[in-house]
Amino acid sequence: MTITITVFEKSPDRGKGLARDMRVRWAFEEVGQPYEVRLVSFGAMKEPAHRALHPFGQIPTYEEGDLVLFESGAIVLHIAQCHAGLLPDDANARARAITWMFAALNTVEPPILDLQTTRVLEGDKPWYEQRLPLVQDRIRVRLSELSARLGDAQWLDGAFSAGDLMMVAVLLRLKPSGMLDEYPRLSAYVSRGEERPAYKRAFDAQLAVFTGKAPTG
Ligand code: GTB
Repeated sequence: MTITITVFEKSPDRGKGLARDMRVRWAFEEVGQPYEVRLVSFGAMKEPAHRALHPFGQIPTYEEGDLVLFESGAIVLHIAQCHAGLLPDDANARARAITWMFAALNTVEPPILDLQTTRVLEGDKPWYEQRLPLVQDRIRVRLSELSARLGDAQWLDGAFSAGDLMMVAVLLRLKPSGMLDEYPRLSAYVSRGEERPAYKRAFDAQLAVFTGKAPTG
């Protein structure tokens, strides 16, 4: 059955792979599941047809027959549960990998999002210069803790898993800020993710949408 995801028609990141379809594309590539994309504009995202798929009028969504999903975390988890390769077979190791997915989305991503919101929406506020370092320090707390846990390991808990995929995808959003460079272990961890052939295929596919060279399905 064909799987279709929705992605930005023109991603505001100009194809840098920072929008949330990237993590879904990466998961598909890791497990070898072909997929199609439907491009949506900012306007179309807020129309009833798209809101029927995504109540908050966002991307990405996932459609497979009668099944419609939204939330990148839920979509990646679904892909990982339907295919071998992203979650360990051992029940406890599987639960830990899922824990890392939640940690990425629920503990590490919020302060990173806060930085982006601060920069994009609050740059003209009189308190911006005071707020910015507070937001950055909240990110540093999480990065220090994550770096300490990762230590010299390649991945967060044994072999590469959906937990690493999600954590790397979240950390990548910090790249433009340069903050990752303060944490060499995390920087190397993210680079390991980016070097995976599946990541590269996913990256190229989303970039091709931006440059207009993509077969969109
Ligand atoms: N929790 C949801 C999920 O994980 O799927 C969040 C989905 C979400 O925020 N989607 C964004 C969206 O549709 C795109 S990814 N926004 C349109 C809207 O809300 O109207 C967020 C994003 C946008 C731009 C950049 N960028 O330019 O770097 C990075 C990430």
